[in-house]
This record gives sequence, C-alpha cells and structure tokens, in this order.
Amino acid sequence: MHCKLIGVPLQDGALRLGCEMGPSALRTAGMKPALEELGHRVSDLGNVVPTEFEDLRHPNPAIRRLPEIVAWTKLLAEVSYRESEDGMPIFMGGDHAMAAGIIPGLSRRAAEKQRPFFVLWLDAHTDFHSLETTGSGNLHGVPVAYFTGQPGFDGYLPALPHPVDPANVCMIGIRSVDPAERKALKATGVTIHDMRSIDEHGVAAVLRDFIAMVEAADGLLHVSLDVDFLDPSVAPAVGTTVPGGATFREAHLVMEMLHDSGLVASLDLVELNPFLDERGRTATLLVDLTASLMGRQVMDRPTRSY
Ligand code: 4U7
Ligand code: MN
Ligand code: MN
Ligand code: MN
Repeated sequence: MHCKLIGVPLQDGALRLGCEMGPSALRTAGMKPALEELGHRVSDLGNVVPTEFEDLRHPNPAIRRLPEIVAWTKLLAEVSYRESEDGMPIFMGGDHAMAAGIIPGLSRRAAEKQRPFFVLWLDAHTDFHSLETTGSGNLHGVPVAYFTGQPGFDGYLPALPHPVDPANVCMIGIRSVDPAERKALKATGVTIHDMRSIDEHGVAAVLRDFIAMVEAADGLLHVSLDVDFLDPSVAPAVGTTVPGGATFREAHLVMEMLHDSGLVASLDLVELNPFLDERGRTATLLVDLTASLMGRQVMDRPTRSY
C-alpha cells in the first residue's frame, strides 16, 4: 500500500489551543517508520494550510472562527479529493472540524469511482450540531451534520455535491450527545453504538455488522478516529475528555478487524492536543493504532473477512 501522510494543523474548531501541534507530534512519535516497517511505501506530503479567508458572520453569536473553518473546509475538500485518486491518504490532525472538508472530498471521489461511500466515526461525541444549534460555537462539533447534508449550513459552508448517506455512517464509542443533536439524529438513519452498546455486546459484534454491510455493498470506507473515543486514562491528550471510553485493547481490536476487512480506503486521526499529553503517550498510541489498522499483529494469523 502507498500511504500518504497529510498534516492538517487546524485548531480553530476547538476551544483549547494546541491541536495545531498534532501533525508534528504524530511525526515525532514515528508514524512514517511504523508504517514502513510493515512493508508499506510511505510519502509524507507535509502540512496543508489555507491562505484565503472571507469575512463571514453568522446570526448565532456563539459561533467561533467561521471564516477560518470555511477556508479549511474548502481547502481540505480539494486535498482529499486529489489525494484519494490512488493510495491511502492518512490525515494527521488537527481538530475534528477537518472532517467537514475531508469527507466531502472523499465522497466526491467515491462517486466518481462509482463506489458507495461509508464512514466509521469513532468518537465520544456525535458532532451533529448545525450552525444554528451549536451552543459552544466550537465547530469541531458540527462536521457529521454538515457532510450528511442536514439543514443549517446554507450560505456558509460550501454546497455539497455528494452528501454522505446517513445510513452509511456508523458511530462507535458515543457517550456525550447534546439535546439538539439527539433530536436531529432521530430522523436520520445514522447507526449509533453508544458505550452501553459496547458494554452489552462487545465492540467486535457491533463492528462486525457494519463491516458486513460495507463489504456487501462493495463500498469504500473512511475511518475517522477522534482521540476522545479512547478512555482518558489511556489517551489524555485531548481537550474534550469524557470518562468511560474505549479501552486500549478495544481500540486495537477495532483497528485489527478493520485491517482484516481490507475495506479501509482512508483515515483521519483528529483532536490530538500534544500540549495536554504525558510524554507523548497519546501520540504514540495513535501511531500504534494506525499500525494495527495497516497490518501490525501480535502473532501471524491469516487475514480473515468479516
Ligand atoms: B469533538 C459539544 F457541547 N457537543 O458542541 C459541543 F459537548 O470533535 C462537544 O467530538 C463537541 O471533540 C466535541 O461543543 C467535538 C459539547
Ligand atoms: Mn469529534
Ligand atoms: Mn469527540
Ligand atoms: Mn474533542
């Protein structure tokens, strides 16, 4: 596999500063050699940064940094479209607002390849606010509503030529949903496995169902990994910690099963705030999880399909 590392030093979507150091921390933690060790060809394409900003204001006074987020969204939609023509783009964030650009670009590419497009959203949060409902105004809390084509973005974020079908979005790890998000999610077909569902059924069971669905559709799968999917005890370097997250092994198992499925076409690693890390342990865990996704295993075992 040709892995393309793309740094996205975006922090305007989160309240706390520091996510702009995410790409550097992932490089320092050895992303490139970890993937090369598995036999992959790895190109580090460096960081992308927008340069043009419009003067935009929204009636919701809570909204923070709309001109910046719009500029990043436009830029990333182009970058992800371009880099997904071949190889496996790995976006090193950066806060989760980057998904508002990356995922529409990937979805446009999938439509061109005439393949159904699926998203696995690994997060404590559903990120399903619109510009109208966000109370914090932090735009890392809106990308899923945007890329699935929900109302409340018109005239601000770019129009979506290929919105993602909500029925093709599966969320795992959820444990913090605001009332407006819960209301907006009700009518959509988004599959939500909250932490209770992981406790009751196990992460393997819920993931297996989704993998089977992507496989049956011959789909292209994007994986979006928010650091706060993980329990803060194993991944402290994030501004929005929520207790009761995925364990070290649950997260690795997800990645190992995804590897064996052979369905993952692209990945983003988001919300890493190295300023909050403990001697690089969260950055190192993200590199190790990416290695599991790309084929690292404890024992040689045959690749299985789910
Ligand atoms: B992340 C929140 F209120 N819902 O809107 C909000 F709980 O990318 C959190 O998942 C958003 O980390 C978290 O600010 C965004 C809050
Ligand atoms: Mn998120
Ligand atoms: Mn989150
Ligand atoms: Mn967060």
